[in-house]
Amino acid sequence: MKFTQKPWAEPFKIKVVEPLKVTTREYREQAMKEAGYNTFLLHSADVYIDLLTDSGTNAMSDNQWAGMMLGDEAYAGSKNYYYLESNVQKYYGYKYLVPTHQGRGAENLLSQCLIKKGQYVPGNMYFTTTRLHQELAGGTFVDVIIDEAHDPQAEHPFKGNVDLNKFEDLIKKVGSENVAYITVGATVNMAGGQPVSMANIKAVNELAHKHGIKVVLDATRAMENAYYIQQREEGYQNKTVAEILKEFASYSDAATMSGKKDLIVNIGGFVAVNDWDLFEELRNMVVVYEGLHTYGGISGRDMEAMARGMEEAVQDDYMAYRIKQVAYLGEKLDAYGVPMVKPFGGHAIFLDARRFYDHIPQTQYPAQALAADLYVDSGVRGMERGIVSAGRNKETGEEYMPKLELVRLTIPRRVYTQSHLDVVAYSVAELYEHRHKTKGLRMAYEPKYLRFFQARFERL
Ligand code: PM9
Repeated sequence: MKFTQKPWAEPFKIKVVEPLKVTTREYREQAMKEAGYNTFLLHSADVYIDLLTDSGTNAMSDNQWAGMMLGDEAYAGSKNYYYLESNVQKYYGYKYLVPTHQGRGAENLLSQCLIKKGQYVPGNMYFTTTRLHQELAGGTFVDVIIDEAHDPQAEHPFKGNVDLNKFEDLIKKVGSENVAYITVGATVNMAGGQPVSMANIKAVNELAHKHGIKVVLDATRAMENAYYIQQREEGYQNKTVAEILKEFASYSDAATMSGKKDLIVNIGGFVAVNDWDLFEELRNMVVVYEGLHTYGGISGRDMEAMARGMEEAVQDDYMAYRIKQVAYLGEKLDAYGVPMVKPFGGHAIFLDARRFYDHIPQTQYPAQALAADLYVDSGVRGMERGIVSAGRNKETGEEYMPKLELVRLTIPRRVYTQSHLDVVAYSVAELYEHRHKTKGLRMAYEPKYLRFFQARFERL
């Protein structure tokens, strides 16, 4: 076999391994049925390759584990907090830090501090927990992402961009005093891990500030976003991921962060801001919901691991591996003609269930069915990102019918090898070949909030 391109490999070697359980098809059929056709309700011990999420499922380095032993578990003023604070200042540039147990803890605090009842919160596509916290604080989310983001086949290099016209129209319609702030997610999870360009966030910042509106960055995967800017945007080829990240964050006033993604840890998050008054409010609020402002619901050792993970994740060679590994799975599936969101995203490959199962109407949950079928076929666990995740309109109670009906195959960081991804690609390709055999689902139990986590289904 001749190489068609120079090979790349993981920039680490394996020191500790975790055995995987291989099960039979009959076993998995039973397990899936018992889990109500919801991959969130499976026991992880029954999963062979777990691509449910990249959230908290990452492999920490020896350096991070060593840092765990240096946890200063003092109730107040832990030295790990000050180290994390200095790294947030160094890599993101925000002045003030409030740690939280994870991203949604940060979203809760920020939404409560910044949203007045009845205000609107524009953003570049909804994220499940973000929108819910905005709604619980009395706000209404408005999608201002570019149209291409809703089309799985539109090959835009920065499909996560905010549509400035949509944003400006909203300001004109409701008045700037009724816009709480704008959220820029980078990369955009629900659009398929799509990046936002530097030019776009800069323009968003200018427009927002002209109207006295704050820009809040969802920095959960902003390091991955920085890599895409380096690869795709004019003028950034010779800049490091670290330099790009800092410039990107400089066009925002605050950030919410789930450290469980970019920062390669199992738990942790934060909210970071530049404004002292807002910091004061957040510090007041964090003691109610999370813990003292110098630990925010996590331990000293978790803050240490997050600070060290930040240093590792921002390295160019690590980030190149990260993004290329995801693309490796996408390219394999492309060879079989499997319908996917293109371009491939930063943290996951998103199967386009609407085209994959074109015989199943959206009301019969094709993506939910596909995620269940994939598990039964090979023990690979993915996640639905379509009508079930979208939930219901808070005013009308109607189900949202999102254009994107996807199954996310999310790649945890530093966990799986290319061979694991070959197994995944084989199984998806097999399912695609026999796609017309399957049937849709009926929802048998629907929880009130974030229904995708705990809903149960029956096969039609
Ligand atoms: N994301 C994910 O799997 C975990 C929960 S939803 C299944 O993608 C963004 C862009 C996220 C995110 C979580 C959060 C919330 C905020 N913004 O999970 O609370 O992708 O740490 O973060 C998940 P936490």
